[in-house]
Amino acid sequence: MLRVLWLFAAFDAVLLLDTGMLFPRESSSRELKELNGLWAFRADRSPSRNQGFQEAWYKSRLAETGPVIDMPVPASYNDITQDPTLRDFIGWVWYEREVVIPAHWIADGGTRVVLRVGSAHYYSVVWVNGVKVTEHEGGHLPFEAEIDSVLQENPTVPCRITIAVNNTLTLQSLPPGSIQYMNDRTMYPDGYFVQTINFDFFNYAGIHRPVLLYTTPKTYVDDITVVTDFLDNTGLVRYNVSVRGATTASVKVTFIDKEGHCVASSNEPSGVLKVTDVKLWWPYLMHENPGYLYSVEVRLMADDKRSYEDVYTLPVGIRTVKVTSTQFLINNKPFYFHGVNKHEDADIRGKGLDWPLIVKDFNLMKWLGANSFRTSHYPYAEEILQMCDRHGIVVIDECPGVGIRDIRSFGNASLAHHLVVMDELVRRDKNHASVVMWSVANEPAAEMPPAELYFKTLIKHTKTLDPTRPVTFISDSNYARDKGAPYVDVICVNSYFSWYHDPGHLEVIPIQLNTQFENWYKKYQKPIIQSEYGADAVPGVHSDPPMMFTEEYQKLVLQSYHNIFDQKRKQYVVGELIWNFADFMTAQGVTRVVGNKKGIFTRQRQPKAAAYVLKERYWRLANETGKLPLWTKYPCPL
Ligand code: GCB
Repeated sequence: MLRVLWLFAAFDAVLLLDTGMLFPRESSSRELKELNGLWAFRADRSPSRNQGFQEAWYKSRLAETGPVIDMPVPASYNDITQDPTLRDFIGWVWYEREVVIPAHWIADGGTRVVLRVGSAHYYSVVWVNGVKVTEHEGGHLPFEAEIDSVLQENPTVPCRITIAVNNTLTLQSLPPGSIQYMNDRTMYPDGYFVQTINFDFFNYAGIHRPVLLYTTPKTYVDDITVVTDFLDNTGLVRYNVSVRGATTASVKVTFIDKEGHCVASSNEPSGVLKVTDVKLWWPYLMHENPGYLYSVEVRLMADDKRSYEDVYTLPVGIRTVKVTSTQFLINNKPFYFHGVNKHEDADIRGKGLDWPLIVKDFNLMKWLGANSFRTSHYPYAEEILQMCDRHGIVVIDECPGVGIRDIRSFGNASLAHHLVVMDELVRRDKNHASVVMWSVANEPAAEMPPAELYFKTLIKHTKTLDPTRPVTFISDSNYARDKGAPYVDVICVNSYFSWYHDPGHLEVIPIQLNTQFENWYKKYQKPIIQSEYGADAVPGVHSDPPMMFTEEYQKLVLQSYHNIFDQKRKQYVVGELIWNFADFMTAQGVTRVVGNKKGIFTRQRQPKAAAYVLKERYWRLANETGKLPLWTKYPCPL
């Protein structure tokens, strides 16, 4: 009974989110039309970057107001052409595409047609047939608009979708940035400006994730929330279905196992389903059958009977997450993160969603024996989280709170936006079994006076949104910047000993790392994850004795860290995440050789020497702490 009460309490808080953002899925009541492929594109190169709005480019076909080029969607636009001014462009770019709408979507007036953008970086305005339907601030998260009323105004013409996207970052955006105007005419041409950022990845821009149209009946399932628990052999699934478009509606909720059998059902819009002989969701390498997913099918019929039935099916993994002062528990068993930090980043497509890359990365993570990753430094595509659910890869889900280093980015406007971003993130990702912790920021200048209140508010808000998951904030090793630590559940620390501090001196790693762990643990008595560590290695560059930037040096940095991890993981260290899974693009600068080279794989996903060190270690850790899948053979598969 206590369990059920806890579930209810947890759940009421989750309900603070009011509208849903369910992933679009086809069903007997829902159709999908993907708009991926080639769009017409033009960057607004006018000095004010405002010509497109002044001349209302959305009112007619983009090709009628100026030259256009082909632009693939999804993809960043930066690396698609040979033009360096487009790669480094700052301001509004315009995308346009025409689509034929199936007649039955508009004919009977009983269908909701929704336009959904998986993500566009950074600020977007969307028009359909010249009518503005929505705008959205922030990359990395989806937004949508109902467009059926616009379509009905002129059902015979093709539907023209125009999306203007602006990559300008401000002190209040997330991540923050600022524009610097260079006014010295002896040094810079008239009107010259640059974007300044405090984060270490290229500010790729454009439409990064799929754009699509989907339909629902006018009365529809707007959101589903599930919170799971278990007692002995019984799974407990507290659910809530929120309905829009009708004041009363009948709901049928069916819980289905992987084999398609109904294992529990209900006719209530909210309640607790009991699943006997539950199959829990387990992480990869912790159980021989990881990533077990049930599905919950929701069928909805508006009571007026004139509306159509709506059907939506959501995959659900049953698992719990808890934190003690020394452990991170999944299903009440200690879980040790042996994983990676990633980026959404690749040649040519930048941050554009790319299925071959996604599947390759999952194959590499499994090859490596990685059981987890952090979505450094922003929310990744939902498609990636779905893969994590299915493969049992555990996720620390991070918001784009990276590079908050200017005191002006700690004001009320910044905080208000940061809270909205957390709302959007939790609303989108709350039902993923793989997501076990929220990260509200990476290495902010938390020593600044307003930071403590800022992070206290942010962390408390996140816990109210979702009391079922721990919350963290990623600190750098500068101990003065620990102001968020009193409020988090797990301490995450990044450090680069023998790299940014004492460069070239591998011998200082053991003492400095030991001091780091002891300090943080003594002060906070919370479990610690080494959330970043690593060294750049330019692939193919070698030296013995090792020198910085060689593959040998990268290997030795990792090994020196591992020795200390092995001592501390017996005490309170609950994870290690290498920086980084793969090389990735950054802004140009004197410390970056065509991007950040701390990958253990190259940007083209080929292993450096360090990858083999990590592979050997991760499989050994898995063998000690988990249960290898039947198809593997220690030390490593393949
Ligand atoms: C960090 C940052 C990460 C950088 C990394 C580095 O602390 O969190 O974004 O890329 O260091 O390589 O400098």
